[in-house]
Amino acid sequence: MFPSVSAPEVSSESGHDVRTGLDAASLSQAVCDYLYYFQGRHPATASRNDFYLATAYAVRDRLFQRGVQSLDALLHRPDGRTVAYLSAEFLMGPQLAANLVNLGIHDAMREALWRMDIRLEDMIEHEVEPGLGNGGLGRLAACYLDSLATLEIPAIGYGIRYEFGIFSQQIRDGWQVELTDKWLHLGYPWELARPERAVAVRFGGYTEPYTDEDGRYRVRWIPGEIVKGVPHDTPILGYRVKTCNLLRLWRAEAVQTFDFSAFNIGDYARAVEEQVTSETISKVLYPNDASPQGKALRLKQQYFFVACAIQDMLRAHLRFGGRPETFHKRWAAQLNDTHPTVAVPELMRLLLDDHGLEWEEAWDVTQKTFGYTNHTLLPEALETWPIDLFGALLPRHLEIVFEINRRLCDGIRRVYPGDEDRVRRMSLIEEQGRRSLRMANLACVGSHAINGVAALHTELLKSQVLSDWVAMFPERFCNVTNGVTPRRFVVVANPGLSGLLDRTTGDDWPVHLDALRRLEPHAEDAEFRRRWREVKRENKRQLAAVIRDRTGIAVDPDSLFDIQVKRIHEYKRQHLNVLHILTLYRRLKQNPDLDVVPRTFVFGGKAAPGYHVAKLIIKLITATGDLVNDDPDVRGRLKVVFFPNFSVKNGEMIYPAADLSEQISTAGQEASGTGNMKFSLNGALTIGTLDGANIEIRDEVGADNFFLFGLTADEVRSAKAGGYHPRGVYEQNEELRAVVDLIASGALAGGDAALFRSLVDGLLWHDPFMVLADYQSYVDCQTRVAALWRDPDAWSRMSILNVARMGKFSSDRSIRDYCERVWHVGPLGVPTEGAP
Ligand code: 6GP
Repeated sequence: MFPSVSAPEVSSESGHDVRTGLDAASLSQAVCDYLYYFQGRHPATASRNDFYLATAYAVRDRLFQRGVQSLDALLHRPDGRTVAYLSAEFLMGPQLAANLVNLGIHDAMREALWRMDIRLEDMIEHEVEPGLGNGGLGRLAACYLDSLATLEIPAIGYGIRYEFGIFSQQIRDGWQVELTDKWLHLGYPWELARPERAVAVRFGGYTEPYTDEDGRYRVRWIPGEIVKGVPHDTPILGYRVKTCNLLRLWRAEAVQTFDFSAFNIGDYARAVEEQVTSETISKVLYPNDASPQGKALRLKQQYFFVACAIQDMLRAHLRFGGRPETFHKRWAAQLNDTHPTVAVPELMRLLLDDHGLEWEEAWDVTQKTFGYTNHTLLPEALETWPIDLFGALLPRHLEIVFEINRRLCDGIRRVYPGDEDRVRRMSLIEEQGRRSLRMANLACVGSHAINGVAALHTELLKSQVLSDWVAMFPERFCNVTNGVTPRRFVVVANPGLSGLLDRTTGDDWPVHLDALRRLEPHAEDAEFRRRWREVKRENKRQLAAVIRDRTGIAVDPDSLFDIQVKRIHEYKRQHLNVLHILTLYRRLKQNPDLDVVPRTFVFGGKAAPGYHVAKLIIKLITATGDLVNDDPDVRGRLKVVFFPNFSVKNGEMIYPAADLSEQISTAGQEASGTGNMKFSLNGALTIGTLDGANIEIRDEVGADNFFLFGLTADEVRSAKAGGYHPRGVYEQNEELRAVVDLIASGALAGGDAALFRSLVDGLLWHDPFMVLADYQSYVDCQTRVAALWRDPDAWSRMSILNVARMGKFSSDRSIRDYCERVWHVGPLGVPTEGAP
């Protein structure tokens, strides 16, 4: 055990401890000290980056101080369970402002910096965020870390410290251009490298059987390659609590970075070759959202971080007196989609080969350890690995997978004698074509709990993709609807609204989001509605200034801000939004005096670099802007903006300024969505389909306070089954026809009729996402939106009720659900009922 005697005390707000004090004087001294003694700078000549780093270090001290004490508290409860959140992506967003808020020292730091003539806002603006994720899945992981710490649940996030995160997006000539992300280039002050805790990860080679001293049959793995994993820790402090957890990201390094024998004979390139190949593993994030590409390097990344994580967990468990067979009593590990699923055979391997457990016992520990969360129904997202590739990289794991599969198939045959078709469907191995390993099936068999991320998604998972698994293991399935952290997405992002909420409902809403219900009566108060609008108007003014700065487009803060920000995907239907814009445009061209509500359409989001249609949709959006923005007939009533490089940081500016949130995916396609929650929490009204969490948001805020349109998931299915003919829809709808023809004509492409041809043909002849089928319903719904906008009091009333009723969508509620339904763990890791 650790001696806890020498741990420094966390000072109180009134504390005078300069090292870690929270008052302005201590903070300003701490920043100065960092400048002088750590960075070797004089305040008079220090750059903005110097000040930013010094500020961050001063904050980090206060985080790690709490981190060390949290660990100490945990070590004194050796029977507690810790959550390990295994995720290939963590989209953390900027750290400074969020940490200041969680520490409760935002104002003190502002004052501290002000004494040195530095503006806190400039420091916050200066920060470069680590974009170590693609979108929803990675950002959800970050919200969950925030909630775990806030709820004082011991947890550690395990992932990869990509040297290059998601590309940064520029728009040139209306097209997306990808630039290399450089989040590390000025130094990343929030993490601590821990080279002394590095672990070895093996790849390739072969296995051989042997007999141990007790005469037992055993297998050993002789690897062909060994790589070192070096942990980098970022402290994750909860909101106004002392619990500080960790995000532990692994960087790959060569075991032996320099080959002197090669160097001595003058082959410099070969001397560093091993280093280069090893480091490639954590070099770059794959920029694909929900569609794997089956590359060997990706499998290497997955095994690399999982192997590091499980070794780290096992080491901690054994060091503090645990035995291998009680691993699950110490750790609850969550698989964030299938990306970390190789953890299942990895834990089996360690328990069997290194610790000598029998199969049944090892399997029991493994199943009790893991839970699996599925994040998408898209068929192309179901990960599979060719068996030859998997076996070449992980020969021992493949053997274990085959044995898991043998036992699984035997089990199926016992329950369903003669049902070979079912065995084929549930097998871990796909035998058709190139034999491959189905990671979702491996995750299902290796976990005691399986969940989807919104009610509809879990239902569809159960009735479609995983129905065989439900039939055999019904008790494993549950739903946990996603949530978002109100600390980052309201307190940090929207100080105007936060202040108003504090004054109106009291200041406990950031941790008890249901308390926002207290707002409801104020929806009837005209003066309150006026103040509500003032807050929104100021946020819109600020966004308008940024839009002007980044795109050169002037937008009117008094227009309706109609916003769709998320990854660009056909199923998310940014092009349906464009069809509506062009519909309004045509109406105005035909009648420039038409009374159209002035709107600013804002789009943002990245397209996977290899996803051509998505990139074409970006071009369609920017081309629509070019057509509409300066047309004198429109007279400023329609503006279309593509906000470049959507990120967490940009999102924090955009959500608070939205009037209307576009959540218009084809029903049955969006597993949950979390942007929908961020918008609504910031007072935007939603126009959306009955998809993902939209359904639950509508249930909470009330059908009257939600703009619903479109086919339901069932209707989409039957329309497709009945033979859907988009061309027929087009022919029968005059306005739709005119708009589609406008795109096809080349009028948006300087006369080049070929540019959008593939997009138009796709819609007319296939339209898998039912864009044309939902067009009329969408346009009609937008007409209702416009009508409501003309009545500002009615609009504000709805906006207030939306915020008041969003309590369910705090990630705190999601985490409580996971604790109860999946992890069986309470605050400080105390096991709850049902714990293994
Ligand atoms: C996303 C889903 O598309 C989104 O609907 C959901 O809100 C989010 O996960 C968080 O649950 N899925 C992914 O980003 C993904 O990569 C494999 O799925």
